[in-house]
Amino acid sequence: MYTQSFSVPDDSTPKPVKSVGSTEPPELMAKFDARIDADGRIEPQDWMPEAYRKTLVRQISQHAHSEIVGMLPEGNWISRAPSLKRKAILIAKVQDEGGHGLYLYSAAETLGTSRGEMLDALHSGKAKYSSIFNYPTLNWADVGVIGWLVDGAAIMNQIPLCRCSYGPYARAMIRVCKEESFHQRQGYEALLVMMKGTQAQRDMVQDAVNRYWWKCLAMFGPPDADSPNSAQGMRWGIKRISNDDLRQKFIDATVPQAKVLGVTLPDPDLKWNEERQHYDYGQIDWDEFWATVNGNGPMNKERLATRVKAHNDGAWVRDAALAHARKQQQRNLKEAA
Ligand code: FAQ
Repeated sequence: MYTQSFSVPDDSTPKPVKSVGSTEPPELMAKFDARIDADGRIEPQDWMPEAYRKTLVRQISQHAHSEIVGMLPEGNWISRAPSLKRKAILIAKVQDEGGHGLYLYSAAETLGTSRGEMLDALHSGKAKYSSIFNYPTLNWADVGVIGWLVDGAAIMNQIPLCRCSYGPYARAMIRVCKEESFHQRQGYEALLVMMKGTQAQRDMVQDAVNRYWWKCLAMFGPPDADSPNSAQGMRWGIKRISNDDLRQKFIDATVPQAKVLGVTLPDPDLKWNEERQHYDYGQIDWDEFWATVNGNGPMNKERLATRVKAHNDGAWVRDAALAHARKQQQRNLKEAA
């Protein structure tokens, strides 16, 4: 399926950065531009323009929030998994997503924003996280579909991020993509098993695909023409492939997988276009997407409330860890004296 070696041609030669209207020191800016133009990496200790730093904090923190809010829809099914094997797999997967959040918060912290600030922004509803996690998981097939389609879309978006110009983000993404690739396969395998089961199980899979397909296409973000951050993100080598191009790659890769699985993708306009050598597809409901992104999706309020409760319930763990670290430090100081 999708692996680390998944080769995606892209517009990876970053276009020269134009510092039009920039108030940054021209010499430092020129050095930064030259490194981006040469497809080099920017590291935390390097000088960088404030706008680059801000864009990265925005994108990486949103990404981190998506990983930890993304634990909730599947987490709901841990206690209801149909077998011990599926329960063990699901626990491991949800835990991996928490780990991805941690790598990403750490990468964002290297840019000078604390984890506390990022979490405050999430918990107060100021920060965004992926639209896809604001939909309910109604049955067990939803868990398989999240693995197949949601993780599949996430990998498609994230593999180019392994070559992002900001070193800590790019390095974090390498491990994230390896784990997401495994998640995607486990979801597909769980669905294959259900499709070989009873008619009721096949119907559940089809129902889950019908509910999730369009939401997964929207995960890639608004059409390129309506994407305010894309041009700059691509010029800086943060984004390597545009929202629409990634969406198309995802559709082209997924249609044959749906055929093998034996499900129908709920789009009457989905047809191979010989001339374009791509699948044509129907209209995404962008009004629904924006309503969800802006806090009015079916599960936004519940997801945020659950997240805030988990954070508050975990306060004693953070306090205990800090107290332990303080004691350890004092002990080390005493021993050194
Ligand atoms: N949901 O100008 P653009 C996962 C916002 S991880 C919500 O195109 P950009 C793992 C966007 O932030 C999934 N908001 O923005 C998993 C911007 O708002 P702002 C997350 C969205 O940054 C699997 C505005 O719209 N992955 O699933 C969405 O150039 C299973 C205009 O958009 C990442 O975050 C959306 N779908 O491109 C976990 C990957 N799309 O900030 C558990 C990294 C757009 O100006 C279970 N992020 N917006 O207020 C990216 O690649 C990019 O940030 C995009 C958006 C492509 C998401």
